[in-house]
Amino acid sequence: MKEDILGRARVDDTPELQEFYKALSKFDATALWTVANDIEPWYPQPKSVPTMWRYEELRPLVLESAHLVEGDDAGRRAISLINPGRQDVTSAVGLLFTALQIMNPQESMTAHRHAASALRFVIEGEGAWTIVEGDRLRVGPNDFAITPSGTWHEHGNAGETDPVIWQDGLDIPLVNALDANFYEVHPDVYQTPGEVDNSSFLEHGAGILKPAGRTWSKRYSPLLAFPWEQTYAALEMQAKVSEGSPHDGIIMEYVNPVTGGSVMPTMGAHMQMLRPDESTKAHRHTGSVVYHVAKGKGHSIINGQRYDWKEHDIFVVPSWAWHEHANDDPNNDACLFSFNDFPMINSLDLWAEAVYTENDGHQPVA
Ligand code: GTQ
Ligand code: FE2
Repeated sequence: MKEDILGRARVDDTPELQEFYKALSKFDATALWTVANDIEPWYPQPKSVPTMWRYEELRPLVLESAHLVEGDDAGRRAISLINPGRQDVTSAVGLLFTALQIMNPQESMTAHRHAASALRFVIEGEGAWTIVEGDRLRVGPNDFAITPSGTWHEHGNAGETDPVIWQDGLDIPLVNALDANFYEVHPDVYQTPGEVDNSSFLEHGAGILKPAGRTWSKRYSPLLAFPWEQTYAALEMQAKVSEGSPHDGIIMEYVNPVTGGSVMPTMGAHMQMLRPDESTKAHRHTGSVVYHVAKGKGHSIINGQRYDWKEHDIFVVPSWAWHEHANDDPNNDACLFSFNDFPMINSLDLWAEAVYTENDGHQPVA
């Protein structure tokens, strides 16, 4: 892409140069100026596009999958949400993967581990459990749980009647982009869980106190499950003392209680509350975000396009896309769960942010 600007690549094609480029390609080489303007964009040019997946459209198909394939044949019975611009890497946005996973009553999946990190946000069903490194976590609707890189995990549904559906979030496209993924099936196919369920929560979930004299040197949070009850209470408490962010309302991050930092080194997660009728101001930043509507109804405007959402809809905001959120209910709050790649962006010093103003030339808001 030629740009006629001093400081950018602006070489005109000639028959002589065409011959030269052909000669280079024979030796697996190319002239930088033929690609420079593409590989050094003025600002981020995500291939991912803003996309929303409606739960009412996907749920019947997710339910159908539960009858079409056995868990043991599928490994995990999950329906991946694919960004139209990133079919090449099975991503929902940027280098983040997401899927809707379903487990039938009394079903359990086999234990495995991988270099990719994972997280779960529970949508429906009361009997969900996941064993992470021997800790059996019991999780219900709107609970959040993590499966850090390299940890053994397997899931199941202890319920008698209803399926469990939850949203998976993984950094699979990232780890594959770095050519660093590994996968193993557990040598015993299933883990033997410890005697006490939810032990990571019992040990580290108090929030205002932490076990004294205990050391933890891993990069991920020793707290593996984050119940909705405490999460929602934290938002309500925060709303009493804070106006919140002009771009996000009352927003709180799920944290590693040892460091106060993100739950895993590659992915972070938030829960935010938009108060009745609240609408936020547009901004944009580097980093990709996958949203799940945990509660209520409203809309978001992403790069000028409006997306109306309600409970369990999922939508994505690509890096550097303008976005703003609104709660359309005058009487009830709305809550958005989200996960992101911010820990990577931040640890590599790649965070950039801009607040929308009317005279910004790039993207008018509809
Ligand atoms: O539940 O362990 O959606 O390994 C993709 C990869 C879920 C899982 C996914 C996985 C899992
Ligand atoms: Fe897995």
